[in-house]
Amino acid sequence: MSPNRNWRRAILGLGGNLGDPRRSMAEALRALDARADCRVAAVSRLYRTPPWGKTDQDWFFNACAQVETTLDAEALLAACLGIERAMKRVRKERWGPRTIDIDVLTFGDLNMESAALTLPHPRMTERGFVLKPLADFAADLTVEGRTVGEWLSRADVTGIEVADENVEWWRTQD
Ligand code: PH2
Ligand code: MG
Ligand code: MG
Repeated sequence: MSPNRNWRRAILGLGGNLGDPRRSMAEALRALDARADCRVAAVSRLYRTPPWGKTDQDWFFNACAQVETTLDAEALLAACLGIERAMKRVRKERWGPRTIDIDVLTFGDLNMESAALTLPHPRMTERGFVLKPLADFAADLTVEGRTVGEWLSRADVTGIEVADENVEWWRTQD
């Protein structure tokens, strides 16, 4: 890996509520970290969160991660979607439901809108399950004119709880 390559900072949101999402999220982060063009620089604590939007489903596990990468935003998204595809299916079921969602939330201070990707993620500033983990390592990051901490203070965080205090949870999960 060339030291002169341009490393950029991206933030990912991870979540899941089917199968073993905690394990899938840990594997996903380790898979990204293992790539020569990505390194996982910070990970939040692991959270349990009530379902947002469609509420008649199981609670989620959620976390956020900061990644340094030489990929561009769309290539990073493609890498995340590739990992999702690899983990999405519960093996027992032919059409098994997905166990993991990996969203690119921010990519440096890039503002973009394409068919594949809108940055910053359009709903990240209103979702407690994104903001609460994100504030673990990026409370001062400015997104859409306010810091993550400010957005968090306006967000509904009812029911959100820490499932693992150890920010190394993703390395040790088997
Ligand atoms: N993801 C969704 C919809 N609702 N709710 C929680 N708590 N966590 C999520 O990750 C989540 C959700 C669609 O991506
Ligand atoms: Mg999502
Ligand atoms: Mg997604």
